Amino acid sequence: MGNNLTNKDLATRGAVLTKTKSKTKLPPMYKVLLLNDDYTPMDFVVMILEKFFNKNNSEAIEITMTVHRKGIGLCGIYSYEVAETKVEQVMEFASQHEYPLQCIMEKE
Ligand code: TYC
Repeated sequence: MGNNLTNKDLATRGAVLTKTKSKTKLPPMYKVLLLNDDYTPMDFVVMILEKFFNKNNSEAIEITMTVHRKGIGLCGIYSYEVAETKVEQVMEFASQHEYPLQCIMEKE
């Protein structure tokens, strides 16, 4: 206490400075996004957001309207594996209903 040497003091004395850096890295996270198109019904998109992204009805409507107006909207942010599964589930469900809805993932 009161006797701490700064890095500059140490450097002046020729001391070797060592930095400890934490090596624990958080895994990268991925955004799952819905894209707009002219054919998929709004109600279907709302249903997808409730079914696969655990959104309540008003959240789902809000995201659907954002996609409709802006062309793209965020459904959620997940680990790589979870994001990949959500994209597959949405694409499979849309395809079964013959809608051209596109769902993509993007590194955060
Ligand atoms: N644009 C579509 C329509 O007018 C609605 C829509 C919303 C489609 C969101 C896709 O991801 C989407 N019926």
